[in-house]
Amino acid sequence: AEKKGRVEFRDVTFKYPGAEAPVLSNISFTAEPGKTLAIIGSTGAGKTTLVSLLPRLYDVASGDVLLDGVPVTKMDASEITSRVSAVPQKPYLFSGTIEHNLRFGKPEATDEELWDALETAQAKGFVEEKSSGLNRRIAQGGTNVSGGQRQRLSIARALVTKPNVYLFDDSFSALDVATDARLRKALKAKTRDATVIIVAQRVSTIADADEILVLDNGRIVDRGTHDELLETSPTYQEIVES
Ligand code: TTP
Ligand code: MG
Repeated sequence: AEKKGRVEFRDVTFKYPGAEAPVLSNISFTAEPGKTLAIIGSTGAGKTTLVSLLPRLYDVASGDVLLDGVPVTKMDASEITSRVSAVPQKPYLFSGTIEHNLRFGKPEATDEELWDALETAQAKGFVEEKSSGLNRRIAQGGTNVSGGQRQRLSIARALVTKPNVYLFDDSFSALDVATDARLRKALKAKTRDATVIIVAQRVSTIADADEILVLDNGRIVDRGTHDELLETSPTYQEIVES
């Protein structure tokens, strides 16, 4: 059977409600199952806006966002959420136990699946360190958990749902470089059939992606692999040197 989770943006333009100028213009790309697509660009370039169009937090002004050939505007919310897991730039945790937080997208998940996701997300040790384990309580807003742990729990939550498409919006930024590398290696092994889209600020996080889109001021200004962009993209070179 053909793998599921092909994402295609066709000439997408987007404006926030009430805004004059588009935040995204003429965005076209394809992300394939089994591959990692990365998006990099300076702050305000439109990365978060771009990834919010797939789960339909907003709808495009013109153009199409397609999932396996079907425009997402023709799919209902439950179908999209069962197939696409987005880890937001500001991950949210609910007041409740770690278990509640992890089961959010898939209530029927087994404990084994939860631990497996925690292991991949490099959060197993953190959950094991207290005897309450999965029953440990998270305060409202996740304030009793560090930023990096919040990111990792949020990544684990996405893994539990086993979607066709993962969107990681700057999800590795609060992690030290070694943990970031370990997490992405484990992630790669666990998401072989899925489409992975990673937004990042740090080049080391995306250097091994199959394709990198360089976003600047709402447009894709360059695209290619890390090595290709090092040769061809002044914008990418600037990010590497920063
Ligand atoms: P973002 O899409 O948030 O830019 P970014 O994700 O690339 O930036 P960062 O690296 O800091 O996360 O914003 C693009 C533009 O859209 C920016 O001018 C702010 C504007 N914007 C809104 O007007 N409303 C919104 O809800 C958001 C998220 C952004
Ligand atoms: Mg952002």
